[in-house]
Formats: sequence, C-alpha cells, structure tokens
Amino acid sequence: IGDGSGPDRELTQLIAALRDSMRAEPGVTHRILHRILGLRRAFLLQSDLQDAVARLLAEEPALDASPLTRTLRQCQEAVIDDTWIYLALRRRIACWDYLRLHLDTLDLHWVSAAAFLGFKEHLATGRPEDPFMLEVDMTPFDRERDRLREEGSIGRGGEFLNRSLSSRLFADIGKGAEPLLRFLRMHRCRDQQLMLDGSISTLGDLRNALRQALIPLRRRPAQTPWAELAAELRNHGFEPGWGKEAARIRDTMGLLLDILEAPSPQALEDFLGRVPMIFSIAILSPHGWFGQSNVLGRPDTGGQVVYILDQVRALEQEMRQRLQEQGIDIEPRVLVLTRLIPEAEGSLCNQRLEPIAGTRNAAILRVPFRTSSGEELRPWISRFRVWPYLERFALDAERELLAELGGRPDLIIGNYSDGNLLASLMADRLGVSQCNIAHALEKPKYLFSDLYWGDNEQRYHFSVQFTADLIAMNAADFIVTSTYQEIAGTDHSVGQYESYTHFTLPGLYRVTAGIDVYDPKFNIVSPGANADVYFPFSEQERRLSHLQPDIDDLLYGDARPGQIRGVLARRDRPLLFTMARLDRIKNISGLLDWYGQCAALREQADLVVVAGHVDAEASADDEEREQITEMHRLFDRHGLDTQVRWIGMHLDKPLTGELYRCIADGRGAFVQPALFEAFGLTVIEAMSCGLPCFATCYGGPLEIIQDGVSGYHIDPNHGAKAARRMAEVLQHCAEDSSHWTQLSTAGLARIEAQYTWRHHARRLMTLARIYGFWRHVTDLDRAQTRRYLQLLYGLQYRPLAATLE
Ligand code: UDP
Ligand code: LCN
Repeated sequence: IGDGSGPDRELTQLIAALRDSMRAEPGVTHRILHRILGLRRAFLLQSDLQDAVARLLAEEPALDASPLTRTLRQCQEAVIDDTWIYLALRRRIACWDYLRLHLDTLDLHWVSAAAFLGFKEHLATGRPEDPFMLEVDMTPFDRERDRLREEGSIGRGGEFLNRSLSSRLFADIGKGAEPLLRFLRMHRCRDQQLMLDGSISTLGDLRNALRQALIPLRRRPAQTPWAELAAELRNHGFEPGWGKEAARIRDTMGLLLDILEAPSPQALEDFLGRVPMIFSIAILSPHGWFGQSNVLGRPDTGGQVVYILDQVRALEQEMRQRLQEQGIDIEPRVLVLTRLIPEAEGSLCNQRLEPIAGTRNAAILRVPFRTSSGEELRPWISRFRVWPYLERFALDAERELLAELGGRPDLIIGNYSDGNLLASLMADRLGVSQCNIAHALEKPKYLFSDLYWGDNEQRYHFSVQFTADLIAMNAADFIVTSTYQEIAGTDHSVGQYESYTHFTLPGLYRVTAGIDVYDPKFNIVSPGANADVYFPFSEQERRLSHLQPDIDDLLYGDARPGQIRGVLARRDRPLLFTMARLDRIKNISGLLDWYGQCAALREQADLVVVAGHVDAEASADDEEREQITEMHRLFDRHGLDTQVRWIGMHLDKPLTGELYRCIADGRGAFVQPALFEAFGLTVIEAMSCGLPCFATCYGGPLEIIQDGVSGYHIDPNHGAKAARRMAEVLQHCAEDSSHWTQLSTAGLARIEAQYTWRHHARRLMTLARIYGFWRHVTDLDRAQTRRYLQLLYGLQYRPLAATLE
C-alpha cells in the first residue's frame, strides 16, 4: 500500500466505484471539484479540504452522499495543476495511497508514492520532474524483520517480539540452543562471570542442571543468601545473577525451565527482566544548556532536560533494585553526555562533571564541541546548527565516556534529532544497543518544511535534520515514544513518525518509504512528572509554605521593568495560568490575543503567563525576540495591563510546583495553547498538582487528557471558540465548585494510572533487555540496513552538515 506495489482489493473497488459515480453524475463532480479548484492553490492540506467540503455541504447537504466528498474527507493532501489533481488518501492509520484525477476526462488512477512526490516537486520548484532523483526506500529491508499487523499493536513492539519470536526460536530447540546459551554465558561484571559458566553446552544439559539445582534449593529456607548456596550451585554450572536468596533463585530458574518447555511471552519477559545485563547507561543530549539550574525556559532548553533528569533518577533506582534482587552488589552508573559550553552565562554548563541531585552515582558529563581546526566552540549555538560538530564530538565523547565508566555502557539512549544521530554513531562503534527518544520531531511542526526546505534552510537547516532523523530512526534497535499518536497519529491526523513515511526534499532526494510505524521497534513508554515537586495542592503538610510570600509577590507585586509586565487589579479572581518557552509554536501570544478579545473569559479570570523575557534585548534568539515584540503589541492593543501578569523570568522547579498549587488553591486552571505540542510536560505537571487543564488538541495532550473528564481540549486554530469554552467551564466551576473538584480529581487519577516515572523506568529496563536479547539471538542486528544507512550518511548527511560550519 502506497509503497509502489499497487492498490489492494479494497482500494481497487473504491477507485472503480468513485470513477463510475463521477462519470454518472458529472454535474455533482464538477460542483465539488469547482469548490476545491476555486481555492486557487496548488497545495491543499487536510484542513483546507475539510473546510471547503464543509462549506459546500452547508449549501448543498445532498452532496454528502457523493463518493467524491467521502474520499476528499479521507485526504490528507491535494496537489493541483491545470490538468491534474493528485490526492494523498489515508484510509486508516498509516495506510497511504495516492490517486490522480484528470480534470477534463475524470480519469482516476492509483499512482505510486514516487509519482505523487515527483508531481509535488515539479509544482513546488517549477522545474520538470526529475526521473533520476535519488529515492530513499527502506522496504527492501523489511524482510529482515517481523512486522506488526494491527493498528492497536503499534507502539507495543516489545510484547510483539516476545510473542512472535519466542515460539519460533524455541520451536526449533536445536537452532535456538546455541544463541540462548551464548546469551546466558555472555554476562560479566567487573571480571565476574554471571548466570552460566562454560560447562553447560546443550539445552539438555541446561535443563538437567536446572532440575538438579532446584532439588536442594526447594529444601532451603526462602531467605538463604546466595553466598550460602554458591558452592552447590556452581557445581551445576551456575554463576551469580539468578537471585539474592533461595526464593528468588528458585523463581528465576523455574521461569527458565518453563520457557524451555513451552515458551510463553510473559515468562520470557519476566525472565529477561531479571537477567543482569544493564549496569551502565549513556544518555545523549548533545546540543547543550543541559544543567540542573539556570537553564530552563531558554530557547532549546525545555522539557527534554526535565525529562532526562527525572528519567535518570528513576532509572538509577530501578537498575539498583533489579541488581540487588538478583544478588549483584554493584552501583549502577548513568551518565548524561552533553556539550560543554565555555561561555556558560551563569549556568554550570562549563563544568566537565556535575553530579545529578537525587541520585547516588549519576552525573552530567560535558565534552566541548570542536571546530574542524580543533578549537573549542565557546558560545552556545542553537540546536539547528550543531550538525557539523557531532562527528568529532562522537569521538571525544566516546573517549571520555569509556574513561569515566571504565568500559562500554550497556545501553545508549539518544535524545532529539542530534542525540539520536550521535547515538547511531556511538552505538555502532561500540556495538551497544541503541534506544531513541525524539521528544519532538521538527518536520511535522512546520507546514511544508520538507517541500520548501530551501526557504527555511538559512534559519533551521531542516535538510540536515530530516536526513539525520531518517538515519537515526532506522538505525535504532528500539524507539521509545510518549504517546501512540507520536508514532501513528489518530484516525484524522498523521503521526510524527508516520510523517517520515513519504516525503520529499526537492533537489536532494525523495523518500518513498522512510519509516514503517508497524515496525516492532516502537514502544510507548510515557514519562511522568517528578512526584517530589509536583504533588497535589491538597497535601497541605507537604506544601512549601515558605515560598508563599515570593509567589504572592510574583503574582500580585509591583511590575518589574524588564522582568514582569502587568499588575493584576484584583486578588479575588481565579487565575488562568500558562508557562512555556516563548517560541512561535507554543502560541503564548495566540492565547494573549484570544484572551484579549474574549470579554466572557476576561470576566471569569485573570491570566498569568510565565514565558521568555519581557525585555527583547535580553534574548539572543530571533524567534523569541519576535514573540516578545508581539506580546507587547497585544498588551497595548487589548489593554491587558490590569488583567494579565507576564512574568519573563526563569522559575526554578520547586517554585513552579508551588505556583501550580497556589493557582489550584484559587480554583484556577492551566492552559496549554500550542499550535502543536509533541507531548507536553507542563500538562502533566499541572494535573499532578490537581490543577485542571485546557490543552491543545494537536499532539500529546490529545491523548493525556480525556476531554470533558480529566480536562478539556482546545483547538488553537479556533481561538475565539477556545476562549469561549474556557469561559464556560470557568463559569460552571464558579457556579458549582464540585465541577472544579471533579476535574481536578479526575486529572490526578489519570496521572496515577498512566504517567509516572516509576512505571516508565520499569518498562524501559525491561525493554532494554528484550531488545538486547533479540539483537543477540536473532539477526535483528540488521547488517544490510546499516550498510544502506552508511551510504545515506556519507553521501547525503555529511556534505549537508559540512556546509554549516
Ligand atoms: N519550564 C520551567 N520554567 C520555564 C519554562 C518551562 O521550569 O520558565 C519547565 C516546565 O515546567 C516543563 C518544561 O520546562 O517541565 C517544559 O516542558 P514541555 O514538555 O511542556 O515543553 P518543551 O519546552 O519541552 O517544548
Ligand atoms: C519536547 C517537547 O516539545 C515536549 O512536547 C515534550 O513534553 C518534551 O520534549 C519532553 O519529552
């Protein structure tokens, strides 16, 4: 489907029926097409098509029955010239087909993704289609791996692998034996052999040894420590790692016997979850401003830093607990590798090693970027400009990492496009499993960022970034996402990863199969909010009451030139609160505009904004400066100085936690108005404090919040409607305080059920073992894919990156 292999049966029938109906009713067809062509644009997006169809149906409801209207509703894109209209049809999640309709003859055909992309390139550049354009196509490598079949399974790759591969592997015991035994013998820690010694060489031997070992073990008290059992167990070929005491050892051995007899996916997962194979992890977040203070809220420094620091704490705890349970007395290590920035601007980003608070052994390890002449790069540079430095950084960072850990890490986790590319380079060199975390993929954030890449090149260098994304996604052993829709979207919207399936960078290359969202490498493992900082407002005894005077001053004190604009005239009103980096996509200025224009909302609540700087001079970022100017313009235009408090300061975490709770004390709400939000940590922070949320329906919040139950979705493209909705809800809450309480309680319950770091760390550690195991015992190593990616890296990425230095 959509991969050049031709239409399936369902689509063939759909095309035939559509063709017949268009010809049978040419009048209807022309009225519908006339509406679309009347927009007079070569490229129409789903929203343009939906709006045009909706307007038409309002005038002529009978056209609703037309197969053409129904098809247009399923289209994500239309591309139009004088003769043809090409349609990108998405019948289901991740199911893409392309059709082409001749405007005069109404001839309708299926076309390949390559043909569709070629037509787009021709219209975008005005040049003839290039029949020899480089096509990137990952489908030939599909045979190297299994593929999910059901939409509902997307993002549950770990479970799928265990299901599909365990029976295959163990069905043929003879074949599975060798790799399994090798796997159990390969684990070592500080020269200590773990799990099995070399004396067991067949599965029969292993079974016998397990049975023999279990006999005395069953007679021993549950708490007998490994040390007392070691001599006997070693006689049968067992080394440490099975458990710290008799009960746990029995369980682990029992699980393995079960697997050898009849492998169930659950038993396999439980068993692998116990194998001591993760002692140290390297987490890569190269672009910088990675620190624990004075970094948040800057351009490029947002949720990724918060996410990683909280993740490190949770992972360290989980690793330690698992090692202890298995009887391994070793402190796990987690290192976050980032850029050392000599011009650190009051942060600690010029410090080589910084211990991470709340951990025993984790640290931030900083290594400078070096230029091609070997000099250290001194100032901060935006994440869009780091590409030429990554290769040298990979080598320098590898050296530092090996020295710091005293050996290779057991897992490398990349973050964001630059970290994931770096993870591909380092994991490949070190022969370690690679996990990717995107946080946010830039491509779907900006309209036509691929097609018109040249227009954005000066500012964003997307050609390099999208190439890096393609390489890193396909190189990763597994990919962790925060939501389902990050991978595959919804019935109506395209997933972030899905948007890499087909795209084109005219003049560079076109991608006819970039990533497959049915790949079992995808796993949804949602993050949480730090429970020590973001706890419910009702837990009075934990509240940071000493911060109350500061918060009072922050909210109601005098304006501070250059730091705070606006003085709220009344203290008795609920507050609408928002906090974000001040970039365009966060749409804080949009919220200000909606608020300014909506009398009903201004009636219900005042607005508090924590974002960016109030003084444009204080910002080094073009986009942020544009937004600052816009904010001031809106303050003046709508006369907001007594109703909006704009705090242009970086607030530290404990203060933000208490701020959410103070807003909840006053029965206020949090607003996340982004045009698109990949996940949205502020939403779960607010909900964890019991503060009800209104959040964008584009991106993660759509999945986090159940609309009308644990908060509300708002559509940032329809600001007036969003503002009215907020006003109605706040009015409802003012009239009936139980409504506010219900929202608050449901939000807290949602967080507890789905968004905690405890759950995240547990799952990630299990997945690391599952993918490590399968990488070892099957051909998931994917040598052929790696070779292809190396070509892409050498021939596309490197020359593009080199132009940026
Ligand atoms: N944040 C903060 N101070 C600020 C702005 C943001 O502490 O002035 C924190 C906020 O609490 C959240 C993170 O930065 O933890 C932003 O993460 P989110 O996922 O909402 O957005 P991102 O910035 O990653 O796009
Ligand atoms: C980046 C983003 O843009 C946010 O939506 C996420 O919440 C954050 O990273 C953490 O993953």
